[in-house]
Amino acid sequence: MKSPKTVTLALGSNLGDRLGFMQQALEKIHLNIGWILEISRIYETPAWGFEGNSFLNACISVSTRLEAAEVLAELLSIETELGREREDSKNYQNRTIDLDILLFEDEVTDTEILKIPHPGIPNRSFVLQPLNDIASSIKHPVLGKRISELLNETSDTSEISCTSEQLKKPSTSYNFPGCSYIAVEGNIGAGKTSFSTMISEDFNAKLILERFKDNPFLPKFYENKERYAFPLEMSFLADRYQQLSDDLAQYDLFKDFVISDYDVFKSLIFAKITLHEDEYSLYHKLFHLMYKELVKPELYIYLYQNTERLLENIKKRGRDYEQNIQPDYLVNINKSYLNFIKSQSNMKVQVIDISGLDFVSNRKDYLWLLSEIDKAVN
Ligand code: PH2
Ligand code: MG
Ligand code: MG
Repeated sequence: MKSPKTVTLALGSNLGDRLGFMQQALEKIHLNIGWILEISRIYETPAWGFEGNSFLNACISVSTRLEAAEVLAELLSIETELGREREDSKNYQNRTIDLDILLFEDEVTDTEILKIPHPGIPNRSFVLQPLNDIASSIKHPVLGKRISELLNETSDTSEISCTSEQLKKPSTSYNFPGCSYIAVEGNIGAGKTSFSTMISEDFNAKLILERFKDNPFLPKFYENKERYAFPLEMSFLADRYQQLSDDLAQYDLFKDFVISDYDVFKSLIFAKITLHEDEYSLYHKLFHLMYKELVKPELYIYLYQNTERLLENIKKRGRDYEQNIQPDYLVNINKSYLNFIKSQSNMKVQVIDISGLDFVSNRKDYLWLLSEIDKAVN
């Protein structure tokens, strides 16, 4: 899973309901590309390079997990959806909407179909003026000059005027997350870590990730369950207890909430499956001594994924020691989780079926998941 990057886009329209097309483009960019961070003012500009109607132009910055080429493909399909028609002609034409990539962090790309930074930036006031609203101090990765300098130096003398219209940020209709500590749970390979990482990046949350890599008993356990189940469950419990009591006690002033990719109760859920009865009853005692000391999540999310997709995900991430996990082990774990969830009356729990979704590569699925969580919280 990729971390988000900032892409800067130019919007232009000189045909039909210009402002309406630009606003619709913003909505579609939000749904398909990423979070809109900043929006410039809207400028009225004469057609540059051809005889045509005057334009409205603006620039926005967007936080996206797509690659530049994927952003380009999305922009082209949004243009088409908004009625853009391209004639086979070398000349510029009037258009309902034009969406161009100006900058993609400091990436430099020069291919037939994609040139980043956009080569037109330094000699087009209709780009520089709005771009200066949102990125004046950003350095052009090739020319090495700030956008404000490029605007001062441009030889384009077109008459650009600022309008009083304003583009609106697409409404996310929800007020995410509305609580201070969320635990994301789910079976092995459900996508707990991906989901909580994405949320922490997008919503300024402190992220607590399980340190399974440091557990020396885990690979051994998958080799010999009888022998290693007890030390495995014990070391997981000790580690989770320590991490949660440390990390939840340290309040991070610069973060808005905490999200973790596990809840400590999973220790008991797994122990019930992997331990013998007498071992389990010893474990159970110890668990409850520790459990009562810990801060409980305000919201417990269980990502339900079907066994087939879990196995696919386990295969995809390729941890050697997980490759022999059997379907009925996963079925068992899921059952135990659901039993635990049923018995919870004090905690806000939400089970979300993600078996038809791919929230990592499909932004619409991701947004749907967020709106489901919002329903549970608010
Ligand atoms: N886009 C062009 C060509 N000319 N002129 C103005 N004023 N605004 C534009 O967005 C514009 C243009 C090619 O994309
Ligand atoms: Mg253009
Ligand atoms: Mg274009």
